[in-house]
Amino acid sequence: MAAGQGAFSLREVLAAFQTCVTERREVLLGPYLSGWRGLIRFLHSLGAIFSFVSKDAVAKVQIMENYCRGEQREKYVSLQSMVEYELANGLVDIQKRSGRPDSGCRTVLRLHRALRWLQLFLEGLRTGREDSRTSVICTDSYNASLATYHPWVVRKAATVAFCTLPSRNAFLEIMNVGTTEEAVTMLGEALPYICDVYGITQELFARHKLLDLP
Ligand code: 1PW
Repeated sequence: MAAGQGAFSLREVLAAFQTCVTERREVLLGPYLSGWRGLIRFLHSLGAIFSFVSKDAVAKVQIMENYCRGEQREKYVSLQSMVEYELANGLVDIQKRSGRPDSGCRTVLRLHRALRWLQLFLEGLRTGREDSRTSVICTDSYNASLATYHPWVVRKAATVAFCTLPSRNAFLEIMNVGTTEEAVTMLGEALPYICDVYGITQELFARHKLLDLP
C-alpha cells in the first residue's frame, strides 16, 4: 500500500517491475505499464521541464494500455505473447513505418530503451559519491543509452532538463523512501528486478530481430 494521501514513493514503482516476471520468465505487460505510470508520476514531480521528457512516455504507455484493454487483449498479456501475435499476423512494420497504427513491438521497444536509461541512472545514483552531481549522472547514463536513438534537438532539450535536477541527496529524498541510506539500500534491492526485466526483453527482441524497428 502506498503511504498517506498524495504521498509517493519510488519503492512501490520499482516493486511493479519485480512483479513483472513470471516463473516461466515471461514479462507481464500489466505490471510493466503500471511501473511506467509510476515512473511518469515521478518525472512530473521533478518539475515542468520534465513534462517534455514524460510526454512521449505517456503517449507510449497509452498506446499499450489500449492494446491491453482492446479486443485482442489476451494477446497482450505478456511481451512474449504480444511478439508472437503481432509477428504471426504481420502487424509489425519492419523496414519503415506505414500508415497503420503503431505496433506494440515498436512501442515497447521505445519504453525498453528508456528503461535502460533509468537503470543506468539509478545505478549511478546508488553508487555515486554524496557530492556527485545528479545532472552529470543523468547525462552520462542518457548518453550511454537512449541518446543514440534521439535526434540532436531532442538530445539538446533533454540535456537542458537534466541541468535542473536537484543534488544527489535531495533527489534521494524526493524518492520518498526514507533516509538517503535507506533510499540507497532500496535501490540496491530493486535494481536487479529492473535489470532482469530489461535483460529478458532485450533477449526476446534480439531473438526476433526487433531491436531496430522503425
Ligand atoms: C530521471 C530519469 C528518468 C528516466 C525516464 C525515462 C523517460 C523516457 C522518455 C524520453 C523521451 C524523450 C523525448 C521523446 C523522444 C521520442 O522521439 C522517442 N521516444 C523515446 C521514449 O525515446 C522515440 O519515439 P518515436 O518518435 O520513435 O515514436
